Amino acid sequence: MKNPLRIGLIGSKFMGRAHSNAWKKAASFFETPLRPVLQVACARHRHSLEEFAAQWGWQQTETDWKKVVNSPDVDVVDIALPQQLHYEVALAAAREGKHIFCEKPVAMNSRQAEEMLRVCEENKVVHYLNHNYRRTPAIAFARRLIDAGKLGRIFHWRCAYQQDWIVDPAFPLTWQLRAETAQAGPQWDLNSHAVDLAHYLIGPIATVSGLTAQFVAERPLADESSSGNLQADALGDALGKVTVEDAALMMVQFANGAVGSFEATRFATGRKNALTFEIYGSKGSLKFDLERMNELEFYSAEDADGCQGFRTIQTTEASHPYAAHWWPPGHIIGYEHSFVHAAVDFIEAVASGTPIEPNFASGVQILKVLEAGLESARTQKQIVL
Ligand code: SOE
Repeated sequence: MKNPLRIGLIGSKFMGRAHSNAWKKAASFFETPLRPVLQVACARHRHSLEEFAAQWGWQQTETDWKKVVNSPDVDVVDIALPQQLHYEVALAAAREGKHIFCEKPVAMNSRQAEEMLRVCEENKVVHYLNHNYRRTPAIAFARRLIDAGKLGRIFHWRCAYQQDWIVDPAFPLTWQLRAETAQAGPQWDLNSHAVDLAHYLIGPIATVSGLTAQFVAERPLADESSSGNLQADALGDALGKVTVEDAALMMVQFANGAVGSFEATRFATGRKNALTFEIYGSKGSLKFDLERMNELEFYSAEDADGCQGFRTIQTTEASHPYAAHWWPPGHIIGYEHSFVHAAVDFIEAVASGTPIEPNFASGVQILKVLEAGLESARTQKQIVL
């Protein structure tokens, strides 16, 4: 019997479900060095928490997150909460010597993230920031191709992250649309993923020019108790001010000389969760689309003359990252699998005592870029990082 790794999950909504599923699947599909145990789940509302815990198989429940963080029965604190709460919970967890698996975006601002990093380092705990898309086989394979030099010198990064869940002005003013609870809109929620991928695939960003837009200024107040899975009920007719941007764009220069663009919006009507990127290099190019996430398009200028063209690689072969642990070639995987891969890599990091990326240090770098984007949008000046 493997040693257990006892997880304390805080949060029971969209990400609470995604993380529960990941902990449950990790040791069944992968040979993890430790066996994750769903020890305790924590959320504010007792009734819905009990239902959630029973559904996912959490052994205990708790409505006070401090008791989870202090519990001697917990080895890992899994923070599946809105960003407003990451800082306080992460600091307390690290001070109790708990390893941390934390949802993105890392925090409300880079100062908080820096302190989260410092306290984790002081207490020698493993800290992981869940930008899960890095761990889709196609994106991990894109990184392999880049590392193998198949793209040559990289010139261009072009990324769009498009959703449409708030196009309707009657969509209520949920926590994601208020600066005091979310800090920013798609710049934090969506461009944080995009910048993480750019850092992973291209490298550090040196300069940023930003532009933001707000399309709907007021919305009906939200009944937060009904919110989840990107939907919520309105409380009544009363309106409140939207205090974050609805769309955020950036143009950047990377330290290696490449240039790039980012477009993040919740107003791309018809686009549900469309994360696409293109990379152009001297020897080849790549294109990825999350809504076709098993595929990676690859163009090689080294192919024989007359045979060149974008090919579509199904990243389901046993030789592709993570793929051998799932199904035979061509039997595709989905969104939730990237969370399982994150859980597996995290368990390995804890077992071996080695760092995992992205982590709170990555989070600091990501937020510095995002903050520069908003500052540039406000001042209409390019920001040098
Ligand atoms: C909502 O915009 C959201 O759920 C993000 O918060 C996630 O990180 C992203 O993966 C999907 O969209």
